[in-house]
Amino acid sequence: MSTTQDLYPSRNGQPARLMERLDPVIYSRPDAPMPVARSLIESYEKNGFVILEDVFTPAEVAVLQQESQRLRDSRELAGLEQTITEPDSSEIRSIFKVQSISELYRRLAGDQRLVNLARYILGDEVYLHQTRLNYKPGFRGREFYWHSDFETWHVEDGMPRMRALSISITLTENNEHNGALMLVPGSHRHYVVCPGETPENHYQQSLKKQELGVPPDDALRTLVEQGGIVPAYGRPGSVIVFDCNTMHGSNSNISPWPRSNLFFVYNAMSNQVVEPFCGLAPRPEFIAARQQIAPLTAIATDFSQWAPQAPQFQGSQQLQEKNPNEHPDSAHRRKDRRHQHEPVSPSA
Ligand code: 6CS
Ligand code: FE
Repeated sequence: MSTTQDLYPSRNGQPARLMERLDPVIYSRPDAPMPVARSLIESYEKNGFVILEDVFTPAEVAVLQQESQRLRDSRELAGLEQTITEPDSSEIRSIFKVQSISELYRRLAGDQRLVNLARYILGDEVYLHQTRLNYKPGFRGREFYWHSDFETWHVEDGMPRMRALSISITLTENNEHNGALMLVPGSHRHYVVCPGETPENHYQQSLKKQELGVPPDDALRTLVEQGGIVPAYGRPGSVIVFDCNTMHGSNSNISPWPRSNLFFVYNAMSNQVVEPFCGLAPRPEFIAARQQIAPLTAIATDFSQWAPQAPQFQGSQQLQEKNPNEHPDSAHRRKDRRHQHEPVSPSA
């Protein structure tokens, strides 16, 4: 059990309840230069999320989509622990720690359009707490039940405070048919103390279908009556930025169209994880960074210029040893790969 005081207890035998958030939402000082329009920052602060359209150009999206397909088709990936299948089929649901298996996604996580925004909101240098590619395949892609990410990251990973956010990049259109993300405006201001107790190795079940760390119906009803539900529809290349404690979920996808989104979780360097508050062993590094923590350098890249590469899969052992924040150019040199391109000037 962590010796740090538990400001956000949950799943510890206490009855479920709503409590107020104890942390700021925007950490930068009001006079700090903003990476996006003030109205967008204000909307994020009020609602707990903001949707930015067309952050990536169609040509960039095409490259990002191609990579998602390549990973999905890669036979080696299917057997890795970081590849999570759907609860009732062998279809890929999520691939975690994508920066370890994709040079392109590693570079994307450090893109200045994303990192500068994360740094501004969190008022600190940032690192990647978790990354994943959620496929939500057509016909049989299952739901993600309502939850606050922070509740899990606090209880199971030992994230001390609400000073993290997710950036989701839409790789396919997200619409009313294919299980788009749904968010509850204003819910980030309340913490839901959840019932139950965390079993060992909970992630093996929860990443397929989460049943613990989910709010009771009356807490959800209260939050939704106060704030409503906003679906995050958007063209491919949109970006959904949401606070670590914003209540969210998504429906199953029985449409023929996959809903593929990349998720990068940025945490403040000052908010690094401690021992999990549930008192159990930490979850594996591929779900929550504990050892491989390094502040991100914001780099401007035009992803439409990214040259296709030979498959980069190198086996899980080597992947684990690779420094996730190593500069890409030195990574290329080290592996004696052909260099692809230099960063170009900012495009957004
Ligand atoms: O357990 C986790 O960390 C994850 N589970 C969900 C449903 N969302 C956030 C995170 O990927
Ligand atoms: Fe989530």
